[in-house]
This record gives sequence, structure tokens and C-alpha cells, in this order.
Amino acid sequence: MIQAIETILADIPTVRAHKLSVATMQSQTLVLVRIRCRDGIEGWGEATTIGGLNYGDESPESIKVNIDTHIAPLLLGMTADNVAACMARVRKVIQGNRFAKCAIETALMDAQGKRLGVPVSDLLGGRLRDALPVAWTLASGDTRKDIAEAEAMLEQRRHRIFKLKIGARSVEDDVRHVLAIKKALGDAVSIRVDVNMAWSELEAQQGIAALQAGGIDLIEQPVRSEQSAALARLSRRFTVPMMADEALKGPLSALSLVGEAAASVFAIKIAQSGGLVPARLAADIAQLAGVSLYGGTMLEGAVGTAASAHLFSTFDDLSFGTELFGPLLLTQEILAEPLVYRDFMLQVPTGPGLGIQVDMDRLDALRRR
Ligand code: MUC
Ligand code: MG
Repeated sequence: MIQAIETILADIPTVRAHKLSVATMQSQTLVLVRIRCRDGIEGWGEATTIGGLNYGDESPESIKVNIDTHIAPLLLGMTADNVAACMARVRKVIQGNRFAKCAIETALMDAQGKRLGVPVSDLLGGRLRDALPVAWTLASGDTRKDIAEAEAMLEQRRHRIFKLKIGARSVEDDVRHVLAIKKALGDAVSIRVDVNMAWSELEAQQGIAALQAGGIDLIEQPVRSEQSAALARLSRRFTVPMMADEALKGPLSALSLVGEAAASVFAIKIAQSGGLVPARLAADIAQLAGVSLYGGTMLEGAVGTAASAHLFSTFDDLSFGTELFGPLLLTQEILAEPLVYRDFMLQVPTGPGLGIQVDMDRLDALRRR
């Protein structure tokens, strides 16, 4: 039986400023959910977002208040070992709030996995891989610093896929920045860009033509999420693949994006999809339609990253890898044993549930009071 649901906010400085077209992050606010059950088992979930309300329509504070006030009371007293029944109840009466729902579903699955002695990847159908390729985002805002950072990552064998955040400067400046990095790092690495919706269709035509000619591998969400027709036109016009990110808000949007042939790659994110099961459905729709998969992040800490890793390990196609580097962007660890990154890959935890242990002393020192 579900006995207690607690929502915890923790502000953690990032290792450097992380500049997106929609926000500059100096710190990240982890939104963690802890569900305690009467059998003594507890589960953890995460609903972290980026830049308050700059990126999505749920803020850390709104997620906490909505879980505490509206979602937790629906679940208290319910049987904890039927995750589907719990989530059906939440999804029936709670509109929107996909991040909050994701944290709740993750925590219930973590608890259920521990109860059954199996990893969450087993509850999601079973893993096809034990390690996932992990991209790093170069977003210091400075071309030379980004090159030095990428070289250090290559040297440490941490990352060889780099995503560049663009869209805050002029198209010409952004193209110059990206191509300088591509030239410095050479063809052994994959360079991709994320525009975070900053371009008009005409700017996108101009920018993508130059990026495609310069050998860039992937263009993420160049135009606004509502403009799926423009994304579809860009997909037809260029051979470099377009990836949908902000436009993908769960299975229904996956269905309409594949119907419009808007993108040839989907960035699957568990929180944007509204949970692990809806994210799995969105990925299935993509696969059925021949759309390739990429494992995305909302720059979550270790809990959301581990949960995402369990899901992505079940994907048949993961041709564009993942970007599950969130914990590496943070200056503080909240796990007793950190997630393992080695040889350009994140190792998917193998223990029951999420296979991680939150260090309560560390988290208590960081949490908002
Ligand atoms: C996004 O839009 O993809 C993922 C990696 C990163 O640096 O920012 C996020 C959000
Ligand atoms: Mg993105």
C-alpha cells in the first residue's frame, strides 16, 4: 500500500554555465519524488526540467505543488504493486502535468522492481543492451572553450558525440561557431546541433544548408514545436536528418508527427512523454513508422537518468545514441555510488528497480527547506 509521497527540490550548481537559446543555466533544480510503501519498500522518481518555465510548461515549484496537492492524495492507500492501476487513476483525473506523472510512474516502477527483485528494464519488456552511447552538449557559449572541452572529453574517453546548442546568435555566427568546432575535432566525432526552436523556417533553410554542406550529422528542433508542417518541409528539403524534440509530447504527438513525416529521428524523453510507459509507446510508434530513435534528457540528475537508461536499453534501434549526461553536468553527487560512465558509454544499472541508491545525507544537505 502507498503510505507517503514526498516531493523534494534540490538546487545544484552546474560545472559551468550551460547556454541554450531559451535559458542560461548556472544551476539545476532537481525535482525528486520518494514514494514509501507499507511493505517497507521505497521508490524514487524525477521530474526535473530546464530553466524554470523557459523550456516547458511545468516549473519545479508547480510540479511540487501539483504532486503534493492533487496527485499524491489520489494514490495514498492504493495497492503499490499495480503500477498500471495507479497510473490509470492519475491519468484519468489529472490533465497535463507530464513531468509530474513521469516522476510518480518512475517511483512506482522503482518500488515494484525492488519488490520483485528485477530491474526496471525488465518491467519495460527487457533490455537489449547493457551500455548506452552518451553525447555531451557543448554550450559554454565560446568556440575555443567548447573545442578544449570536447578535446578533454575525447582524451578521457567520456564522449565522442557532441551536440552544440545554437539559436541565440545570428544564423551566420552560429554556422561559423559550429563549423569551426567541426573542423577542429575532425571526422572521428559526430557533431550535431540543437536550435531549441529558435529559427523561422527561412532562417532554418539558410542555416541548415550551410550545416549540411559542412558535414553536420543531425539538426534538432530547428523551428517552433507547433510548426510541424515547417519541420516536415525541412525534412523533405535536406538530406541531413531532422530530429523532433520539443514537438514530441508523448504517444499522440508521436502519432501525428509520423503522419506528417515531420522528422526522421525522435528524441525520446521520459518526462516530456509523461512517463516511462508513454515514452515506450512513442518509441514504438516511431519504430513502426521507420523513424530512428535518440535517447533524450531534460538534464535530469541520477534518478531520471537511470530511469531513462532502463527504458532506452529496451529499444531495438538506438542509432543516434543518447545524451544521458545530466549527472556529469552537476557539481554534487546524490547517489551512494555514482552512475558508471566509461568508454563513451553509460552502464545501465543492473540491480533491482532503478538499481541505484539515493544518499539521504547528501540529499538532505542540498534540498530546499
Ligand atoms: C534539449 O533541448 O535537448 C538536452 C541536452 C542539453 O544540453 O539540453 C537538453 C535539452
Ligand atoms: Mg533538444
